[in-house]
Amino acid sequence: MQLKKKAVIFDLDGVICFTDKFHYQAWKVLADRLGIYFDETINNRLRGVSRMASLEIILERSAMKYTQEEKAAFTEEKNDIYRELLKKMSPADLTDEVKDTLNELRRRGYKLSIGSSSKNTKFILGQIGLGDFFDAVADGTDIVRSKPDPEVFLKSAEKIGIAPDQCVVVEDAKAGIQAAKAGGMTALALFGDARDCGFEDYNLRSFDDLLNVL
Ligand code: B16
Ligand code: MG
Repeated sequence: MQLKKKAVIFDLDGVICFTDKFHYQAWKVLADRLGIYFDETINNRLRGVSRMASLEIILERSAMKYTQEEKAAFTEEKNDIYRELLKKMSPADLTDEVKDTLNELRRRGYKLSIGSSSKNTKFILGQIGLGDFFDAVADGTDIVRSKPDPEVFLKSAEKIGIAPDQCVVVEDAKAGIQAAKAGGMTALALFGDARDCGFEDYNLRSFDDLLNVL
């Protein structure tokens, strides 16, 4: 497949870098404190899902009914633990494959941006040395509806000034692939439950496989 497009919008967690283990550790501390069973399989369901929606998935295993205020406090508690763990990230967490592919795409003239549900996006990009790299960043702080709603990708496309049908999205979550398609973009699946989810336009074999299709 050879795509003639102008921009590539990347999901962050699970595509550019991997924060799953930190999300898992932080949610696990909260779940243990609340006496709720939580494991890595449940954690996989949190990929690409907003913070509050993630909490709701964890609370499926609880018999308790919590108020919105309590839930907000729980997500804040988890986020404080998560951000402490993110401080361990450094430019060493960016693989050469990702770095070299991004540089080559830029050399080929593509606009490159981020479309992530995470409200910690800018912090994570700074940690891994990409704080100033992308042409634009749209993240959880810019949107009111999370994936599979296309809002974050449409916002990202708007920020770089490229029409949605000229944008390719790279995602590791099925919800993200659905969001890209809902926004009228080409959806490339990489890893996770995005692969073969039935909504993708193409399954990437690896991150640098992008150079074969763009
Ligand atoms: P935060 P992505 C998503 O990022 C993560 O995959 C998901 O697990 C997380 O719950 C969500 O961000 C919100 O993150 O709590 O940092 O705001 O995959 O859309 O880059
Ligand atoms: Mg992701």
